[in-house]
Amino acid sequence: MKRKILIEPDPILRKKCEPLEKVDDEVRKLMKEMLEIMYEAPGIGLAAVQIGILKRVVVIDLSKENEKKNPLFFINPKIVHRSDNKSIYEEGCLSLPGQFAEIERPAECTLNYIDFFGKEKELKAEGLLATCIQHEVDHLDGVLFIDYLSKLKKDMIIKKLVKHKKEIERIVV
Ligand code: GNR
Ligand code: NI
Repeated sequence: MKRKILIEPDPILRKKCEPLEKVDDEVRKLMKEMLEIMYEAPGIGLAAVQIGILKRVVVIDLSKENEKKNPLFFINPKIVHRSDNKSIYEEGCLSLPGQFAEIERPAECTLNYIDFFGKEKELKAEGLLATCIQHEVDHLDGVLFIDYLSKLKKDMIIKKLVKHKKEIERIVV
């Protein structure tokens, strides 16, 4: 089954996702499907809610086009520490197509999560990975990077996305 990436404004993207109780083949199948959608997009991360599944599941792959793939799987990720020092990245989001903005976040974070095999793990991340993890965990709580912008900038982006969604609807129909 082909799943589509939801585009803001969409009330589903604003919902809080539920933790998973166990890691079974069904979850692993979902994560593999999410990876494929993410690679095809292409993007460096994807939260299940972006394809309409309200579960706390995230996939990330920061490998470059010419490098070996390096998929990372995070179930029930919880950020347990955020550094005081900040870093700024230009962020994009598959649910905000064509929109980019510089966002300041803690430069490092420590994460507890369950891996692909159902094992509890801890990871200390920095650089782009730390930013991407925070971006994805935000998705699980219904938060998008535009929420960190001024109301004016955020409203401008939402207006563009409404227009974009109308245009793609028109092409499909
Ligand atoms: O593809 C993506 N690129 C990106 C760039 C900077 C910070 C975060 C990201 S995540 C984004 C894919 C996405 O929307 N994940 O939810
Ligand atoms: Ni995103």
